[in-house]
Amino acid sequence: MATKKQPPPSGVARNNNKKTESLETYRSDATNQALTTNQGVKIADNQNTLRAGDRGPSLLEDFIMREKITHFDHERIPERIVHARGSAAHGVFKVYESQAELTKAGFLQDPSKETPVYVRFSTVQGSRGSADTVRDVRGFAVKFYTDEGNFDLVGNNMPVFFIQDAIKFPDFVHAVKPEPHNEMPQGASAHDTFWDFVSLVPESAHMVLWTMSDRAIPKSLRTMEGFGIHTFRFINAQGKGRFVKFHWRPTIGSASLLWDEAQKLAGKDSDYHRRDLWEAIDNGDYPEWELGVQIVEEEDEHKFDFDLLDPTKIIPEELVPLKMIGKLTLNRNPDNFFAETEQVAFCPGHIVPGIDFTNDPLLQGRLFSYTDTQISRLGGPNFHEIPINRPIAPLHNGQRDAMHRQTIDKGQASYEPNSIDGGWPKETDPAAAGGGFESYTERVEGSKIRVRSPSFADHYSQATLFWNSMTEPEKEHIVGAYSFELSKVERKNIRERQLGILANIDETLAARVADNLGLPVPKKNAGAEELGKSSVTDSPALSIVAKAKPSVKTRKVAILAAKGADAASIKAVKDALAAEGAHAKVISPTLGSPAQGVEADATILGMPSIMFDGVIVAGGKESAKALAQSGDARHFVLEAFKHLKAIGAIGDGEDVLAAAHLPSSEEGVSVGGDAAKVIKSFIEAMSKHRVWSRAQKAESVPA
Ligand code: HDE
Repeated sequence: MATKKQPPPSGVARNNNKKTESLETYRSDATNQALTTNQGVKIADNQNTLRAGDRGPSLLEDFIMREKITHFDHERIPERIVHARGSAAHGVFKVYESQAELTKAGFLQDPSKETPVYVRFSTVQGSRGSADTVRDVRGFAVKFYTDEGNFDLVGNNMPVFFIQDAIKFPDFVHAVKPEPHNEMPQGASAHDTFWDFVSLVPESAHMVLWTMSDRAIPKSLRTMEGFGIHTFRFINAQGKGRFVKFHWRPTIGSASLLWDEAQKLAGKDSDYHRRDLWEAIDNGDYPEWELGVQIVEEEDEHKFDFDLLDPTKIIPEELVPLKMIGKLTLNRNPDNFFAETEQVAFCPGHIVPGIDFTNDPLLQGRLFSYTDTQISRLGGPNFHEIPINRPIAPLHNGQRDAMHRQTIDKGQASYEPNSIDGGWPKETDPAAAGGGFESYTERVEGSKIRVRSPSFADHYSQATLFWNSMTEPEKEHIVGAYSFELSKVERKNIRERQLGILANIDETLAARVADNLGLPVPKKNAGAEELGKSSVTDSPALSIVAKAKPSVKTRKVAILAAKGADAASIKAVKDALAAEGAHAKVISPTLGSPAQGVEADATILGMPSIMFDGVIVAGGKESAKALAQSGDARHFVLEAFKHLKAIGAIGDGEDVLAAAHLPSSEEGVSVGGDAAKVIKSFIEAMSKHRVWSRAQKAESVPA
């Protein structure tokens, strides 16, 4: 593994904001401090239990040993039932210009104002220790510590969901989690219970297609888009309401892994995403996202061919464009994983004046679930007092006591109205500046009934839109993903039933997957098209490849070098990449120095090619000879070729490609004695992220 730069000690020369400063009260630094018990008693011997004689029994009297072990016994809290595996960071949000026209939310008014945030990314199915790169939806949860209280935008990296009604959530989660009899597989949907459920619940068709796409295996948490999914409301100071969908767009663009990379990374570095986020922030490559909104006027609520309240639908950007209103920057790693990332408690019901809910039946259920789950996960109703969850806005009310209460409330009256404490704390008029939260007035009329609105019935047309909007490589990956997952399903009737759903989305998709499964190609269900039709038939905004931004910023390059490598070629590569904001690591068969003044950062086995965006073989005869003879080195370049990465070889470095039988005339492969020229075309190839034109040829590469 690469030598690690130590993060700066807590609180010293790190990015601060109002929230991280407020955490100072709780941070503890043991430098130059004596070891003590939890009661502050200094400990003289932390090596030996108190015993009767040097070979005698331990004594119950030993309060030091008992306290230490009792605390240890209780170190774990229940992990989240979903989204257990997560990584998070501190940052800030700034609006570009006042959004007063749309909302009175205080944090969206003033472009000079920085609102502190804490953002947690997660996978859904796996447990806390599961691998980062599994095929899964990613959580994208943002806690804004606004001056008017906390606003939690608890979203995902896909804009739709599997189900339309909250009452189905436990069924869905039971189906996707490891199977109950043998707790397998971990962090994977490729098993019978998941496909049994989704093949019986056609409203999942659209979202399942997203999870079979490249979106479910992001290259990095930094290259993921984020979505609030549900339609929310904005309300301005005049009381005018509008519908709003929230989007996060990474400024470095989106990119995904290939399935083969994702699977290998799960074993070679199961913390791949967590490490990437941590290192990027540590290096000062602060991840950024723009906040985009799609606004729909109230009078337009029913003008679409789908229901705005249906969380299995997007609003195509061709119908309502995105308006970018601000930027989120993550600029500080947490000090303590448990205290911050594990204990942070999100809730879609944490909302501020100027934003409100809609009647989306999935959102309505979520408003109840999150507070309830924190009570069991974090041990009681005072989880808002845990430092990471405390708002920076002052809070006062009549809520008292309960487990782990920390606030020492003064005064006699814990009720309202009261005359004893002068009536305080008092309500605030919603019309006043900085006024109290007021729910948006909406007239609701109807029978008390358990029913799904007929406007939620079309389960296929937006899935078809998504499929049609993919580029050919993305389609290929989707076919591969369905084929892989369904091939792992043991029951043939489930595979056949899912193929029926695919036929309703697109018959070619169904035929391609059926072919791989050795099953007959099903026909589209006669009634499927009558359920609805999408007015938009192609949306380039849905494709990651189509809208990729050419850039090498923050990308990682391996410089392959063995003993006797040419130091000048290594330096030239490093300098050229640094100038473009990319990072290079020298990878060698062993640690040590492959060239004069050059230290290897990692070994070929410690940091395989799947951890890089491109590979350059350094010049130098002796180095090239050693690498050409090494199976691991040849595998390194072959694997990079298979994964459609940019490859370069300087001078004699070309011999390594030749030994691996890689033609140097291929697109995205640059060789030659002129280091500057090789690096230039290498950078150009890497800026496109992958060499898609190589896909077919790459299949025959045995790596
Ligand atoms: Fe969640 N979800 N969810 N969810 N969810 C949780 O809350 C739930 C849904 C999402 O980083 C839990 O604190 C229900 C949609 C994220 O801490 C739990 C329903 C979306 C996170 C819960 C949904 C999400 C959670 C588990 C259907 C995208 C991680 C631990 C009505 C918009 C937050 C916890 C973090 C976490 C319930 C559906 C996103 C059990 C009942 C839709 C990002 O309360």
